[in-house]
Amino acid sequence: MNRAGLVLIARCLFVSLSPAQISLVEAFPDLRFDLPVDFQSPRDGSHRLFVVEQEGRIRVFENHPGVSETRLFLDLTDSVSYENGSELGLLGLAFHPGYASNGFFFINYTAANPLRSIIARFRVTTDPDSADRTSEVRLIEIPQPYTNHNGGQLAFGPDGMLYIALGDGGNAGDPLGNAQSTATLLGKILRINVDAPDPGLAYGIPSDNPFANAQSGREIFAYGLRNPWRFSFDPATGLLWCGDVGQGAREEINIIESGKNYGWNIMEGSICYNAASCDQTGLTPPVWDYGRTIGGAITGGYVYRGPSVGSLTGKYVFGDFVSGIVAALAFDGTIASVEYLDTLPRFSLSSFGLDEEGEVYACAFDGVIYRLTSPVTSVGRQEKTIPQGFALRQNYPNPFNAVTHIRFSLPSSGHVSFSVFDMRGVRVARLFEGTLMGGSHALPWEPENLSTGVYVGQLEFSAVGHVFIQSRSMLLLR
Ligand SMILES: [Ca+2]
Repeated sequence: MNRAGLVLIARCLFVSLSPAQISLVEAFPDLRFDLPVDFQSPRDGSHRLFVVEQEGRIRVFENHPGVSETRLFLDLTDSVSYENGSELGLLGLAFHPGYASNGFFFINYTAANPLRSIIARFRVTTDPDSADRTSEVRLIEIPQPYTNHNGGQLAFGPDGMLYIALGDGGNAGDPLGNAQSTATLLGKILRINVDAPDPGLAYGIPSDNPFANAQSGREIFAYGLRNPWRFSFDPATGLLWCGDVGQGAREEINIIESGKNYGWNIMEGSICYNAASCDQTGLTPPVWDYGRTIGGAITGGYVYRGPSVGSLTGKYVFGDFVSGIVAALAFDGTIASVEYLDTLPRFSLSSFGLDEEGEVYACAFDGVIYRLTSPVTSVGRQEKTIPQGFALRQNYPNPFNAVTHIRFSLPSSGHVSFSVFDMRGVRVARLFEGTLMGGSHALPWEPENLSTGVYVGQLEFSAVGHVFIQSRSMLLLR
């Protein structure tokens, strides 16, 4: 096939991956979870997945659609305070960036007597599927005046710091004014250094925190948040994306930056909440907000950098707990637009997560873990009879710098072409063209003169008069 033909097919592939074809499917049909609220990968090369159950359990299992068993990694139900239907519980899990060597992970949970949020560190045992229940080191304990709005997310940023989400303390309307007060940690996103404790503390205050030299609130990274239910870092841009649950009118998405005030409870999303004193000076508006015709409680997600739904690359996938919608936000720094992908049952979509390859999953209170999928991953004259044994696997490592390896398998001998395109559909490399035998193959790719970005590798295989094509996205990080 000539060059023009390949580019034409590449364009067709992008067109065929239209939003209407993206859906959520059960990722692990034989598994069910009790109130799953977080989904995390340790990124330790094991390809295991960890699901947090709100009552206080963490379960671990193999990342395989046929997986039928989980193991109980940690049971903290005797320490966690949870009441049926409440926002209390074990709410967040983050693995240390050096987990593969140090075994540290961090959790965010609520405990009673007195009611408080606890940020704690634990360690794995010599059994990689079992945590040491006695290894707890409590880093921060924050009094909770009411049972709702506890935030719960934990995530390490690209700077190696641990970021922590806390809601405004609860009730309704933030009656204590916590979100606008930098004297309390409620209604904030915090940023701490877990690797270099300050004297008298179990953690360090990064010297570039916005209030690092203040009398209080030295852990604060950003404020003016009501109940930040799920934030995440985009590994390609480093941006911190956050869904902040609204009061009675607006759900909002923010890009969180150091020292900024995101408005609550002066504003609720883009509208005034306390209209009598709606001074918006110094407030950062949301990138996107929506009202009650769309949903009633946002569930923040992730910027899509996964391998299987190329048309979502670079878009922020989020959803809504009340309405069940799942959507993708495109934002170029100025203009935002949203496409709606699918809908889960109402009052079920509790959280999103990533696996080791960056694929996006959704946790739901029907007990199911869903994953995003697009049915069109192959095109060609015989697209409905893709032969067994034809598979383009995810490149490894990914993301990568310098060199990566592309692996694929062929059902028989035939003509093979492998090219790499940038996101505009322009071919930037042709790694192979010729005849190969059936079986497994690998191609190294060491791109020169290419910058950070998402590239699409496309495998074309011709045999007995048919052409089969499969594509995967790859992330180059310089
Ligand atoms: Ca806001």
